[in-house]
Amino acid sequence: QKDASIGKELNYEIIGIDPGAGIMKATAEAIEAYGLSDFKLVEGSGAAMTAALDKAYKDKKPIVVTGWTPHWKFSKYDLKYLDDPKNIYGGDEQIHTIVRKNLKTDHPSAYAMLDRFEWTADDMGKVMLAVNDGKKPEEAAADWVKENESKVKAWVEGLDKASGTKLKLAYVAWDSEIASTNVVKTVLEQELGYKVELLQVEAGPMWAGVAGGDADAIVAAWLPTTHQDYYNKYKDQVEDLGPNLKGTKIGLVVPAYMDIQSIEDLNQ
Ligand code: PBE
Repeated sequence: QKDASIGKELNYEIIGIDPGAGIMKATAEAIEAYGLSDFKLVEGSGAAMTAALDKAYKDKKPIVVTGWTPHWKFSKYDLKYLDDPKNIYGGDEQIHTIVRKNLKTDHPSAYAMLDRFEWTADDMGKVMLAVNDGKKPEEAAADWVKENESKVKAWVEGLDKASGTKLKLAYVAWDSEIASTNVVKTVLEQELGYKVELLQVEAGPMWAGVAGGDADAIVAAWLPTTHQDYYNKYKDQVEDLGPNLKGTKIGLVVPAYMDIQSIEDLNQ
């Protein structure tokens, strides 16, 4: 029975991220649904999760992490999602842009740019990889903006310029959102003349912030599944500008060298 000790080898741990992340709630549900009550979901952060993955990978040790796409870890390591036959993690999703009520009347150019903002997983991946390679997020974002003139132009063409008007974007320190939020900040500042403050917070305060008007916008709403609870709680207090990136995914991720295929196999 080669898999008899999978749980034990893993120290009965699933390496999670910040407790407010939607993937943490989904993973708690998965632990229930797949009868993995021996396992503990370890709280931490996106950075702690990738550090644990890096360490295990170098030693070819088994590890299970909460994972999502787009993410640079899939270019750096050979990884696989565990099958989720009970569909706890949902299917393909999108990342939406959500703005506070009245942003349209208060800051029409910013609103229009945020409404137009849309890019691909490849675009986001380039920024994420540059940051992972040691670039500061603002530098990686500025480089991407420079290299993608025509895309950026479509987001800002014909819009009035602001002169130093202040805006606040809230985000969580997930690698994907560090990339997108910095690109949007760069475009609002360089192309439209706003002065943008980034508020790095947890997922709950991020949603509460845009709902309460403390933040003007977020580009970090994973829907319909991952942030469903937050969306349901705040949907009447915000304006949903629709997807800015399509085809995301969340789930449990392991190194390809691990001899398991499904979340069910963690039980063996
Ligand atoms: N994530 C990345 C987030 C959304 C973006 C999948 C870690 C979450 O689980 O809430």
